[in-house]
Amino acid sequence: MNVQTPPSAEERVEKLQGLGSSRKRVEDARFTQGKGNYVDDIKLPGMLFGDFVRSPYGHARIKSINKDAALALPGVVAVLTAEDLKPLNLHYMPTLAGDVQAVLADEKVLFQNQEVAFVVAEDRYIAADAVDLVEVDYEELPALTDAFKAMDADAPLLREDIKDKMEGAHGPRKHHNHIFHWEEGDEAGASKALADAEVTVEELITYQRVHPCPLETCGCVASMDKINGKLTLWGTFQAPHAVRTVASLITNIPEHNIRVISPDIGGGFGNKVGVYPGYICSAVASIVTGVPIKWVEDRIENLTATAFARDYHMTGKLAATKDGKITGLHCHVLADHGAFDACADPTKFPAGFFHICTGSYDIPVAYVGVDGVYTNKAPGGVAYRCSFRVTEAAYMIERMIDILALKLEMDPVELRMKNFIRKEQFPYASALGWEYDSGDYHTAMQKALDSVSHQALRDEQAQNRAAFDRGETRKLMGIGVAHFTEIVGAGPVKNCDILGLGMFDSCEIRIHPTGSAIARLGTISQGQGHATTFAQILASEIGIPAEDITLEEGDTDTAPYGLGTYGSRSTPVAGAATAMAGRKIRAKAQMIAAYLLEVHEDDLEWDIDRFQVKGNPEAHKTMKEIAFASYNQAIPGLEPGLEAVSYYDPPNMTYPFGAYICVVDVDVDTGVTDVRSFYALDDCGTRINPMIIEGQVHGGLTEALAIAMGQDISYDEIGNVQGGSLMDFFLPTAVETPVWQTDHTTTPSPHHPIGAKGVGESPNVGGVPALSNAVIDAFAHKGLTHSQMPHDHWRVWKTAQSLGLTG
Ligand code: MCN
Ligand code: CUM
Repeated sequence: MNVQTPPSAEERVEKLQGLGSSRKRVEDARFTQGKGNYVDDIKLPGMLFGDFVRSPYGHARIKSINKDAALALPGVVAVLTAEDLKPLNLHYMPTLAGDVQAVLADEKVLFQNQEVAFVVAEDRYIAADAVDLVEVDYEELPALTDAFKAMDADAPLLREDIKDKMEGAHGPRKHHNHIFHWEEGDEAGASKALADAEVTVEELITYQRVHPCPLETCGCVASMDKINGKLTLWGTFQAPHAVRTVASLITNIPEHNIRVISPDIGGGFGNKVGVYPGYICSAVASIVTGVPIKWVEDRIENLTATAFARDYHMTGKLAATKDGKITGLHCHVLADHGAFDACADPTKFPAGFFHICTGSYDIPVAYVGVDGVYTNKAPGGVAYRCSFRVTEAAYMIERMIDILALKLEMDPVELRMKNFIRKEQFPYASALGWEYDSGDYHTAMQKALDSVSHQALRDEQAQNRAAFDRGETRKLMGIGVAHFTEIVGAGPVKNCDILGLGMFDSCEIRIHPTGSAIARLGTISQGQGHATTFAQILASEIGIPAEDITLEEGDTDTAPYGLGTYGSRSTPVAGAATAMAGRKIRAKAQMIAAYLLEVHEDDLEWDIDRFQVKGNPEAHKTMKEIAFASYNQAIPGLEPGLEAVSYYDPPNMTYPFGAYICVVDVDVDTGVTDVRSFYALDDCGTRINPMIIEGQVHGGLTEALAIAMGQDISYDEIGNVQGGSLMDFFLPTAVETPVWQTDHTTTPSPHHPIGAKGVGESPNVGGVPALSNAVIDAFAHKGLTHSQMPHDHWRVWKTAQSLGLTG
C-alpha cells in the first residue's frame, strides 16, 4: 500500500507563496512575450483617430483659426476648437487642485505645445497631416518663465479667465499670477529659534522641473454607444474610478452609464494621475460622431504638455547649537505650477505632504510657507515617484543637514545621528503636525555605515584630497549620505480627499467552489506587480495558494470603488483592505468549519490553510473543503457562498524610511561624475515580496540618478521648452546606471493589519539627496556649500572652474 505522508507545516506554508515569498511576477509571462494589452492595442471597428494642433508660442493671443484646408483633406472628419466645446461647457475642465484648465485654448495660449485644436480623421497619419493644415493666427505676448518674477508689479497677466478671482482655493490671491499661499507650523517660534541660535544656515535650494517620462505615453480610446447610452473609456488612468466620477460630473452622463477601464499601463510614475485634454476631446468626439476615437500622444507631446514634476524653489533655514543640536527649521517655497494649477494632491494640501520636511529629525519648532504661482509652462506638478512633494521635502532637509554639518565642521553622519528621532519616541508627533507611526533610524543608519565601511571611506577621501592637492590625481572623491522619512498611504478619509472623494481603498474577494479565488481592488498596477503581491497577502490570510488567486484591477464595472495607485498608497491602503477582506472570509469559514466538524467556533484555531480543533489537529477542514461546503451545504443561519468586501479607511499614513550612502568620483577637468557605489537600505515594514521590493528600489534609484545627474525641463525667456525630446532629456540606460546595492531593516507599521508600509517612491525620495550630497561633498573641502541640480558634466565642470580647480 502506498501511504502518503501529509505535507509538513513548512511545505504547506511554502505552497501558499504568501507574505515574505519572492514569488516570481505573474504579469511577466504576458509582458515579456509581447502579449500585454495597452491602450494602443485596443482597436475597435470604425475607430477614428485624434491629434492635436499645439501652440508654438509660450504666451500668445489667438486671433483666428481657419479649419478649411484641414477639413478639405480626404479622410478628415472633424476639427474641434474651443468654440465647438463652449456650447457643451467643456472648453475648460476642473483640475484636481480646484483650478480650471483649458481643454482647447480659449482666445489665448499659455504654454508651448498647449492644445489648440483637435483633429479627427480616419487614420493617425491623415490626422497628423491635417494638424499641419490648420491655420492659427497668433499675436505673441511677453512670456513669463521665471517664477521669481511672477508676482512683480509689471508681470504679464497670464490667466485672463480668472483675473477677477480674488480668492484662491486656500485664501486670498496676492497678485494676478498668484495661485495660493499655504502654511503650516509656528512661524514666530521658528523665527525666534533662528534669532536665538548659536549657529544658523540658510540656502536657496531649487529642485528643477523634471518629467516622469513613462515608456508608454498617455492615451485613450473613447467609445460612445448611442443605442444604450453607454460611454466606455479605456485609458492610461492611475485612478479609474475617480476618472469615472469626474467624467460623469462634467458630461452629465449618469455614472452607471460610464465604464472606465485602465488596461495594462506601461509605467505611470504619477504622469497618469491627471485628466488631460486628449481624454475630454476624444470623449466629446465620440459622443458627437457615435464612433470610437483613439488618441495617443507622441513622446514630445508627453514630455512637454503632460504632468511635469517638482519646480520647487525652497529657502531653508536651520537653527542649531554649537554642538549640533537642531533647534528650529524655517522654510519658504516658491512653487512654479505652470499655466494652470493641475497639481494632483489631496485637495486640502496644495503643497502635498511637503510639511514632512522636518525629515528624520527631532526638530522642536518648524514652519513652512508655500506660495504657488502661474508661469507660461506646462501644468501638472505632482508626479514622478514623489509621494506628494516628499521628494522635494527630503531633498531640502537632507541638503540643509549637510550644509549645517559643513558650518559646524562636523561629520554629516554624526549630525544626523545626533538629531534623529529616537526609537522610543514613536509614535512621534512632528512639529508640523504629522504622527510618525514607527521607526528605528539609528539602527538603520548604523547598519548602513557598517555595510559600506564608512570610516574607511572617509579615510580614503582624506588621502584622495591630499593627493589631489599634490597634483597626483585630477579626481575628487565625494561621499553622500541621506536618511529620509517618507509618508505614504493617503488616507485617512478625514484628512485626505480628491475633489471630495475620501481616500479609502477597497478589495472584494470571491472564493470559487473548488477553492480558488478572484480578488478585485480599487487600485491599478502600472508595473508594480500588484497581481503578484496582493495575491500573496491573501494567500497568507485565507490559506489559498497565491497561484490559485486571480487579481483584477482597473475596470470600474467590476472593481470596487477605490482611489487608485499613486503616492505609494496601494500597499498601505488597498493592501490593508485585502487583508481585512481576507479576515472576513476567514471568519465565515470558521463558522462553516465549526458546523462541519460539529464543534463550537471557539474550539477551532487557524493553522496556515485550515481550521483545526484545538488540541486535536487531525480534526480539521482545509480552506478548500470549506470553500466547497459553502456552496454545497445548507448551513443553518448562513448564506451560501464565500465572499467579502472591505473598504478600508486607514487610521494614519505609514512612514517608511531609509539610509542611503553613495560614493562618487568627479573628474574636475571634464565634470564627468562616476557613481562608484550606491548602498540603499529601505525599511518598509513587513515585506510582502522581497524581489519586487528590490525591483522597485532599483527602478526608483535609476530615476533618482536621472534627476540628480541630468534631467531638466527648462524654458527660455520667450517660453520655448528645452529638454522636450529624448535628444535633450536624459533617460539613463544600462550604460549609465551603476550597480545598486540594496539592504533592509524591518520596522512594522503598528496600525496596518499586516504591518506593511509603502515602498514604491522611497528610492527616489532618498536617492536624489544622496547623489546630490555626494557630488557636492566632493568639493566641500574647497568651500562649496551647494550647487544646483542636475549635476551634469557641464554644471559640475563649471563648479570646478568657479572653485579654481580646472586646468
Ligand atoms: N511591496 C511589498 N512589500 C511592502 C511594500 C510594497 O512587497 N512592504 C510591493 C507591493 O505589493 C507592490 C510594490 O511593492 O507590488 C509597490 O507597492 P507600493 O509601495 O504600495 O506602491 P504602489 O503599488 O501604490 O505603486 C505606486 C508607486 C508610485 S506612486 C510610483 S510614482 C511608481 C512606483 O510605484 N510608479 C511605478 N513604482 C513603479 N514601478 C513601475 N514598474 N512602474 C511605475 O509606473
Ligand atoms: Cu507622485 S508619482 Mo506616484 O504618486 O504615482
